[in-house]
Amino acid sequence: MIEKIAKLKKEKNAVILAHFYQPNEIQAIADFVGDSLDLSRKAADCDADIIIFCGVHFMAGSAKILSPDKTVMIPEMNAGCPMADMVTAEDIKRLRKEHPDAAVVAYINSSVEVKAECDICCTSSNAIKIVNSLPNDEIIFVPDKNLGSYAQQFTDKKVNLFSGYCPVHNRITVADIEKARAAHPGVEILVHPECPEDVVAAADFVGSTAQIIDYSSNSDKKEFVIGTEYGVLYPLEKKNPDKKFYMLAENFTCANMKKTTLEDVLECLETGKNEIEIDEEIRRKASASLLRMLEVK
Ligand code: CIZ
Ligand code: SF4
Repeated sequence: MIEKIAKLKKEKNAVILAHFYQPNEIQAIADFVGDSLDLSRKAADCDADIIIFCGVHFMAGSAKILSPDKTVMIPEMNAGCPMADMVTAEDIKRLRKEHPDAAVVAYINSSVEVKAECDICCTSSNAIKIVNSLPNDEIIFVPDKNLGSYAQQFTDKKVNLFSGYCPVHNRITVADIEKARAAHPGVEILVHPECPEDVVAAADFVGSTAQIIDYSSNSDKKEFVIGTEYGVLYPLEKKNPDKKFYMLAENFTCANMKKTTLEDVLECLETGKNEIEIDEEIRRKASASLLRMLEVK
């Protein structure tokens, strides 16, 4: 199957992009592995005709928003992100009425419609920078209450939080941190800002997947406790064969991210199934929010 995928990929000038949370065998066959932001940039910059985006729906959507002329496919159409589904464009319109002077920042984990309705997007890597780049003193941050409250700690602006959360990261507790400290004394605990506020406060380092990978790869330390989806162990161990990584909690796994199979990747290449299509007017508005984010240095 891997050989067939490689052969068809060449024939069709296709590229396979995979997120750090994808199953190991998918990361292994990908041309690029990264976070949603990096992968969208790769999608826009590469000269492939076809992009097979191995991730969840909003990520393939972001790639299509930034590369409308390319064919973007997702191996499993039902690989959604529950957090992205927690906020709608209607919610933003309502919040704008309640906070007329506020700018709306939408986490990249959101639908195309929400991206079209917000003022600017952000990722877990740049949320603080994006919030602080805005002229407004007040912000509406959707959908992730945890990333929003993390950003609030690094700005004088008032950040109005929404009620969304990642079901995978939000169930981590301070008890998990205490257990990990007892099991691995002296070992640094690195967590994702989608974790609850008290977990973030109790950790040693907070960062996106790419930041957690950079931090532990550049550190002299040899052991780390990892507080994000366990797919990230694949790039961590590949880059750092001499280091040991322990998961902060058991079953720290996103079922949607694990829906991608080699069979489905092959089927995309063979049949062209699951192409992402976006209404052009909405795409243009969503693209403006993503491009505004990319312009913030
Ligand atoms: O931006 C991404 O890819 C997500 C969802 C998480 C991260 O920290 O990279
Ligand atoms: Fe969505 Fe959480 Fe899965 Fe990321 S880990 S795709 S935020 S449900």
